[in-house]
Amino acid sequence: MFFDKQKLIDAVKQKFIQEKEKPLTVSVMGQTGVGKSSLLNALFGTNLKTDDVRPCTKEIERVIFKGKDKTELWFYDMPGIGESSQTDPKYVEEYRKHLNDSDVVLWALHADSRSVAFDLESLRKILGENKEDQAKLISKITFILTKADLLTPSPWVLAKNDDYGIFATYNKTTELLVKKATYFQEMFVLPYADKIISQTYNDTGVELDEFPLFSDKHTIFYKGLLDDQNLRVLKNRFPALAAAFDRLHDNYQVIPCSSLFRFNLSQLLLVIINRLGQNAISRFSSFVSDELANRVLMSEAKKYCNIVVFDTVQQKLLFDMNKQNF
Ligand SMILES: Nc1nc2c(ncn2[C@@H]2O[C@H](COP(=O)(O)OP(=O)(O)OP(=O)(O)O)[C@@H](O)[C@H]2O)c(=O)[nH]1
Ligand SMILES: [Mg+2]
Repeated sequence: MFFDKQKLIDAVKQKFIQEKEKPLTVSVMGQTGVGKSSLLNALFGTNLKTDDVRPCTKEIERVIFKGKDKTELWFYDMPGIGESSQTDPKYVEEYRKHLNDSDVVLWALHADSRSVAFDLESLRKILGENKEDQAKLISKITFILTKADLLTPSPWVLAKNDDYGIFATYNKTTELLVKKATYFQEMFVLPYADKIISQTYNDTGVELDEFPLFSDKHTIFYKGLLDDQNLRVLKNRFPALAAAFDRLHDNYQVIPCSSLFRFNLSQLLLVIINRLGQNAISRFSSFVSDELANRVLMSEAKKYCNIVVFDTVQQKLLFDMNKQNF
């Protein structure tokens, strides 16, 4: 099994040096229509082309976010897997190369789908045969569930605050999202658990060396997938490191979100920034500003209600959320 602690610590140091010169990069990938371009538009107010019907993004597109001190964060919007202008075997190479060059990869999966075979096969092909490459690549990926707003076993709550609202789930929708996130984690992350090396910045000054946990002054590593149970155990043993353990755990949680409802976008941004490291936090903290990412204009939110009630006896519209005055 590939595992060389010193090599890993050296690689992180090297990245730390390179980071000062090179922009940090995040790539968004997944099947066509899963909502990659829409997600970047929701996060940055950009106008990347989207399409309701046909595969849309054909070439890799870049969105640049400027942080403090002129540093930049580059987001890459990828064509849907296998939908680029390249022919089939070539796309795998293209993706692999691109993902290798990225600091963080968001792999988007449709929240309202239970079909995993195509994405699993694509992931397997892109990770390739080389064990070292597999470990490096899988450790960069966070899986996200897009279009969570399409799940409606119980209604969504719109918490109003003046002109803005924040969408939240409750009851069955909350439970369903947790179950889905768990299922997708089982399908996509667990099979690679022994290859993952979760890492986060060390802001505690504490150094540990107790497999599967180890650290140097700057970074804390966890070899494998830090699950809920082990997270609790670690937090009890080393309370001072609780926040760092949360970050190690969150790196490989599957994150449900919705571009339309701006649901959970702040959590998504937080995981991205945490993964990029402490440098990124100071440079891009404005970007994570919690409530802002999730806020939706009430005038817009009202339009998302997709049921109107029409009385066929009176031939009259009884309820249309868009016409409500609040
Ligand atoms: N309900 C809902 N629809 C969404 C959401 N995000 C995207 N969509 C819709 O999904 C469709 C596809 O969105 P795109 O952003 O073009 O998807 P893509 O993954 O970039 O597609 P390709 O460029 O073809 O790979 C569009 O009709 C979007 O309006 C969302 O959060 N909720
Ligand atoms: Mg697109």
